[in-house]
Amino acid sequence: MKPEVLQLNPILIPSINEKLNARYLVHRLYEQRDRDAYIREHGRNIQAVITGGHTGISNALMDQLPALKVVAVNGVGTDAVDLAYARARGLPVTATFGALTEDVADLAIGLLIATCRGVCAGDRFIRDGMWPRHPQPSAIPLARRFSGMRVGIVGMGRVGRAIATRAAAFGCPVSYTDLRVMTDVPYAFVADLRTLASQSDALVLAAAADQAQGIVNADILDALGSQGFLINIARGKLVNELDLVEALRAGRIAGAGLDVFVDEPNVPVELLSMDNVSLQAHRASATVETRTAMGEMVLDSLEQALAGLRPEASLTT
Ligand code: 8YV
Repeated sequence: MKPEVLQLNPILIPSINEKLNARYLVHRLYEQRDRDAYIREHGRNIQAVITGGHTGISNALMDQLPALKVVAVNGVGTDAVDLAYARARGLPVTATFGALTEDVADLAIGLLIATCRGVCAGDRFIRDGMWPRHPQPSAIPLARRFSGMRVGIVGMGRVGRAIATRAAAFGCPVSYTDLRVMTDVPYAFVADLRTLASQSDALVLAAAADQAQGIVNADILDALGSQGFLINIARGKLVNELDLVEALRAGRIAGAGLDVFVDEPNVPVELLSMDNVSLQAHRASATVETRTAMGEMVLDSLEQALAGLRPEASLTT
């Protein structure tokens, strides 16, 4: 009999799904109408869970799976899993560190350029048939230059470093904040987030959200200032979204590029009409290349855990 696996989010790579189906009996919870009833029926047989970074798994669900041997997060953010709880249970929780670094960093820079250069607003201007009606150049406000912007990065992990490399290639002075100084990077460390924001033209969030809920609030946005841009490719909950909406509405910051939100898939309605905001639907790791690499890492973690080995990518065991 094939081991039984519970999958909480879809995987969009056919080759990964084929391998999953060949090796396991896969229960796709997201396809079930009555999920509680489904868990009551199948929970006792589940040996592995595959979930997304944003979805994670609740302690209550872990408790309903007595045969569980691994939670494989198809992502790098583990803020939606109680790691201490899993550790106490001796349960490996794995993540796909390294697989998505380049694509997430690419989108961070893409969102920053899109926002400061008004790429999305310009696209809408043409699609809405506005150019022939307003052919004079003054119909579109002048944009802001990205090259040379002072970029402040919050979180100098793998993704933060990849963003820094890219920003540096555009001639941007890079500084960062983190829980500690990183002695192996050439960028300026700023201990305090408010100071970093006040010294940056663009503040880019690339931090883990485990203990950093709401760190970007009205005070930090005011320090970033009316010429400053906020980019978030990490987690929505790093930002106080009400403060962000208000700062954008009042022109207290220049714009924002956002891939993540507090209550996905719900996006604050005020943002939808703002031309200085570029939006993405949590897509930073969503390329064929990265999702294939992530899926292979998930498959490895399942294989190792179900063979009784400690998964290489385990954070808890
Ligand atoms: C993914 C993420 O979109 O890595 C993460 O933590 O949030 C994203 O890369 C998600 O995990 C896909 O399932």
